[in-house]
Amino acid sequence: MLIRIPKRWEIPERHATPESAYLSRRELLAAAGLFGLTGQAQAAGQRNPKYTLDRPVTEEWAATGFNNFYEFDAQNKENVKNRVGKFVTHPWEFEVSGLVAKPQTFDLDALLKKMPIEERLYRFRCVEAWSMAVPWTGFQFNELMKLVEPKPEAKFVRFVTASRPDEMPGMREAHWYPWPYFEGLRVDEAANELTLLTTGLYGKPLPKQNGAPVRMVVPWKYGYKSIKSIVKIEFVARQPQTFWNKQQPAEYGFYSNVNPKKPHPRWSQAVEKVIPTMERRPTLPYNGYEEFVASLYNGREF
Ligand SMILES: Nc1nc2c(c(=O)[nH]1)N[C@H]1C(S)=C(S)[C@@H](COP(=O)(O)O)O[C@H]1N2
Ligand SMILES: [Mo]
Repeated sequence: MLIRIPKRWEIPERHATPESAYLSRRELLAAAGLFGLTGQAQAAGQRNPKYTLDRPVTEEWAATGFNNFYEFDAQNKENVKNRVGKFVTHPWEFEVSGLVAKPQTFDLDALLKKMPIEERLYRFRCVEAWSMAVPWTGFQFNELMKLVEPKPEAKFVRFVTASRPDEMPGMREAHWYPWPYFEGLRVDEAANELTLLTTGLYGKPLPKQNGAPVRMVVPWKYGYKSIKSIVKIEFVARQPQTFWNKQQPAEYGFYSNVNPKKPHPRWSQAVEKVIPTMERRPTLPYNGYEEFVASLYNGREF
């Protein structure tokens, strides 16, 4: 076959508004009766209208073409997508262990069949002062907590990314980092309604460069808290160490809530640049999610 007619959703994003581009694909999938089937489950899901944006949705090519994922490329954000080819993301298992009544290993396909999948539009803010706003598909992390039943002694959650140097060229190049990537949250932060375990982006399965097949999204914190390609989740009693805090404790705190008044040593956090235009916008406290999360901190700043 030499002639290939592009499908509706393959029209380059610049020729359509981003929202209409992915909505049309969702509508197509719905019309074709594909919602709810295995494989599509991780991508589909009705949009939850409670979470609205104050800005346009980022064009898909930008959100999937400009990435921080140091396991693949620690130098060039635009090259991450070109280096993920060898990364095997299916089938995928992750372990939930530590201070829980029901420790277990989940097969992602099986888990997704029983979780309440939805789509949410969230702002996403990197500490390097760029931001995007995208539709994630996933479920609240607290739904996973119900399945494993954390014990009262569990005060923090620790997350670990896959470690596959053969598939992740950045791990071999940037060998001085304390791989694998690891992160942490306080249990009540993890249980907040905003905290999502996500498996889709723009109504499709999560692209590898965005953390396939399963990543955290913690929208009121700087992007590095939203750990990608998770293989292990552990409930613990003590505040865990995090990858960036271990590297540069003066620059990356454990809490890392978005705070325009607290400059990072290398980047003022007062304004952000919206990808891909790099238009400047004032940064909002807690990335605009104050009403959902300020009570977690009792007026104290982290
Ligand atoms: N495992 C892992 N997770 C990670 C990173 C990483 O390098 N490795 N980078 C973090 C940073 S700094 C940001 S800003 C976001 C970027 O997510 P995105 O590429 O989907 O925009 O992922 C975070 N999660
Ligand atoms: Mo980041």
